Amino acid sequence: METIDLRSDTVTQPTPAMRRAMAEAPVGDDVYGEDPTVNRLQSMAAEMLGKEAALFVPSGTMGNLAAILAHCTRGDEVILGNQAHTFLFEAGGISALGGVHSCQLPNQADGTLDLEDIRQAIRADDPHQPITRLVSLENTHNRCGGVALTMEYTQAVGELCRQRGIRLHLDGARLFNAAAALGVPASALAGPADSVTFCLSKGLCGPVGSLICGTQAFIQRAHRVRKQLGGGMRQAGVLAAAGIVALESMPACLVDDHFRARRLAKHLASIPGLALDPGTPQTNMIFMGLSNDAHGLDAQDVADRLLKMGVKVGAVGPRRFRLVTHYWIDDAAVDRAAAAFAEVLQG
Ligand code: TLP
Repeated sequence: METIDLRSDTVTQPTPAMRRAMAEAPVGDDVYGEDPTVNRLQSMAAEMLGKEAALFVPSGTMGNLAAILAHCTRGDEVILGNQAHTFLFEAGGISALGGVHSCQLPNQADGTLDLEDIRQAIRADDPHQPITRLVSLENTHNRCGGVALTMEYTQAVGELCRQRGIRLHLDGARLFNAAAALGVPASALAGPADSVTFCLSKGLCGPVGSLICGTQAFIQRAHRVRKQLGGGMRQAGVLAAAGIVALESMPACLVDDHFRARRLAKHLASIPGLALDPGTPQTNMIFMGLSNDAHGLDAQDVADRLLKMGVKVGAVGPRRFRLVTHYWIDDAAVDRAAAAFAEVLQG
């Protein structure tokens, strides 16, 4: 029995076409800038996001960290959401390694930061206060339900940042999911941001890696930070080759993941004991909780019982789950996962 892994889209394995490309990739020493496959991936990424340049990094976490450290110096402040991945799940790297102070604003249910909150949070020129250098947004927004931030909203934040002389970073780990959900090119969502990080190793099925995109001058600074963080890789073309296939072939598949998330949610909504969050799923993530009908069970009990039936799900709170669809979840897997939930909760 094959395991159905709905814990995250980070669990995706490379496709056969990616494995072939990895085996055949021309490589060189990327610390010398001599890996032709990495260079090609970086050019492709920059072009797709409408930016001057891009830098290949080992992870989304390093992408956000290197980008924020390239924008800010010690004591500078970044405005971000209190549900942001960078704030919650990146081990405090921006402050631990960069001395960057964070100003956390409440994320709204739709993943945005209120424009007025941002306006109020931008510091005056006062030696008692840190210098507001950067705003960081997340699209799609993971903890807010995988919701896509619109182009109009991102433009409004970009405009505010420009007026006040601060920079905008976008954690676009799943930017191509947002683009697929909104039916707009990723470049339109990236346009207002000075820098964008996106991941190959989530719904796009690449095995490893993320890209930071921005101006030539910014990418040069990020390049030095990547080296400081130990992220300079040598014959990384074997990884970049999979990334090229990911960018060529996977963005078009994401609508199917979103469709399957809706199909799975529809099944789950009919199971007594489960209470889906309003509006879920927005893209490829379903967030839900156990309702009062599920007596004496917590999310981990349910996850453990599902595991015995070959279904892996994420328990993200005592009574909460996150389920993520991806390329390796087909219609049959959706139906099997829903049937397993029904058996655990009703059986
Ligand atoms: N998110 C992971 C976990 O860390 C929660 C997941 O399973 O969703 N930005 C966003 C919005 C992310 O969701 C993630 C990964 C990252 C950055 C970090 O990417 P990696 O894991 O490549 O460092």
